[in-house]
Amino acid sequence: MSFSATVNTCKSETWLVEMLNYLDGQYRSDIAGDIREGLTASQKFIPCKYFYDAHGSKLFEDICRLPEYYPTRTEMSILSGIAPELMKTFVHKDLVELGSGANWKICILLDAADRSNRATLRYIPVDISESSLIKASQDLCKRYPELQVLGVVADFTNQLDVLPAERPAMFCFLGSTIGNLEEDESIVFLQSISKIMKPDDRLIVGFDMAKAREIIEAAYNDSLGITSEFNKNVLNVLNNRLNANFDPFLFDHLAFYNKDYDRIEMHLKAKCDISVNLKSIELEVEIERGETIHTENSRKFTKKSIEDMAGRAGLSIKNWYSDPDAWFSVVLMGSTS
Ligand code: AVJ
Repeated sequence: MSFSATVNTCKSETWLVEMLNYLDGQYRSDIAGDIREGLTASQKFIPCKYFYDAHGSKLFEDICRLPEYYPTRTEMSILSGIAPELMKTFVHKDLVELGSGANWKICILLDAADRSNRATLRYIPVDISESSLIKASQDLCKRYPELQVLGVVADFTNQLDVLPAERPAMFCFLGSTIGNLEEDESIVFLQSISKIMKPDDRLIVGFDMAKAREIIEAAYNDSLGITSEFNKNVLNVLNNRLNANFDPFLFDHLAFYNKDYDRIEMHLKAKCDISVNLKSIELEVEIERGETIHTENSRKFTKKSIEDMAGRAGLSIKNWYSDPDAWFSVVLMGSTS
């Protein structure tokens, strides 16, 4: 598949960020097909990548600060511990972050590299939200004026071939974003990373580990209701992008641990019978009271499930890092192909 790039140079004050956008056109037609497929299925669904418009990205950042949402702070504490070792000899390389969002985690790594090393690096954040990518890249340039940043607006699940490959690279796929993919999808995805990795390239992946149901369910049912707002916001995204007329208030937030699949499922549950019109794609949808729209899976992992996945994807595990409770794992991998 090939995509055309539009180059935007974003200049705010004196900070220049080079941006490549591979999403225009392609993405618009994707949303039409994805939503038609999802809302006409017997179990209705909306792919979770549509959570992340500007407001959704902001809400997700708020989630990361919630006391109940342990994954972010746990992963960050692990990263703080390993960053000096990871960055010590990391020079003249690309640091590629897939699904970059805000900069918190990459700053932990960049802070651990000293300024002279940092000046030799290029940071390549890849995200589908152009607005959050621009903002995050600009903030980063301010914080580290010596750092080169190349922002890539793309869907990393099927556009990895657009990434530059001249330099040695470390790919980061953090935050347990991998949990959004079904098992087979995650293997295909890891394979696609493994394929573009050169022998000395590395991949670090963050995994949220299986643990007591109460702890996991609390993380997706926070007492402030931010996760509920985040879940319902996907309907506003469809209203804006597809000229639809969802009323988010007519839905309840539902998040529960499905033990059979080792995953949290998020749904939006209709409080009454609802008719929705999605004008841009000429689609009418009837939703019955009590019916749900499945909006996200967030899989939880075990050491064994991670080892199996890595093996099937052509990746070898080089190092394994966890917090003392083993709630979260950061795994360093290399390609075996
Ligand atoms: C960004 C996919 C890792 O699954 O925990 C947070 C998204 N959804 N609260 C996750 C999310 C609800 C998050 N990931």
